[in-house]
Amino acid sequence: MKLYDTTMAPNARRVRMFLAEKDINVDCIDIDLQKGDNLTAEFRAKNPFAKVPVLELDDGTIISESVAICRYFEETQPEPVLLGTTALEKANIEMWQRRAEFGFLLPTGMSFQHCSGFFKDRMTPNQAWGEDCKKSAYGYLKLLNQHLSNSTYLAGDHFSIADITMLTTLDFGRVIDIRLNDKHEHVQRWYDLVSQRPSAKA
Ligand SMILES: N[C@@H](CCC(=O)N[C@@H](CS)C(=O)NCC(=O)O)C(=O)O
Repeated sequence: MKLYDTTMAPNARRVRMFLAEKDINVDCIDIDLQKGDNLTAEFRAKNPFAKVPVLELDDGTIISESVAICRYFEETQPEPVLLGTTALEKANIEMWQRRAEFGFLLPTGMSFQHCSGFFKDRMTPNQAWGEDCKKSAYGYLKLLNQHLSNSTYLAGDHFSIADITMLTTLDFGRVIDIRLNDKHEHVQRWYDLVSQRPSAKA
């Protein structure tokens, strides 16, 4: 089994952290996004969308999309549970996971792409849109701060994939100066808790 992966990329890191939680070792193959390793015909044959991460099973089967890869490992090795056990837990985790993705990962990623010019060889950066996305990301942090005043983890009393998505995106956000400040005391409490997990080193 191989994981095509990029150290700095938040989507790749969330899969690595998920694997670390489950103590699963997979060989990682580094894909240099800035050099365009993901744009080659060879890589596109694995993932036509030209994005990391990509999991290749021993029989050559390909799974891309971070959450689909995590789902595969949750099913093949359920413990520790990261996607929920009961119907209600699963729904609650998915709710917070989708909120973290659409409310924070997406605007943070767009802000990075449009403000940094990192991918200017393959897209036209729009600084104003990037700044707007940064405001949206801060809007999400405000809502999350209210939620975490009353909840240990994103989806309640148990650590889950939703926390992984949020933590890895928050760490990545520093690259474009999206940071917690003194208005985010509850997010900071949660951040201090989850970033101490050994898997956060992944
Ligand atoms: N929805 C996909 C998003 C994957 C994605 O956007 N990956 C980024 C790195 S975080 C990438 O490969 N970007 C390369 C590019 O846009 O050229 C997932 O969850 O895996």
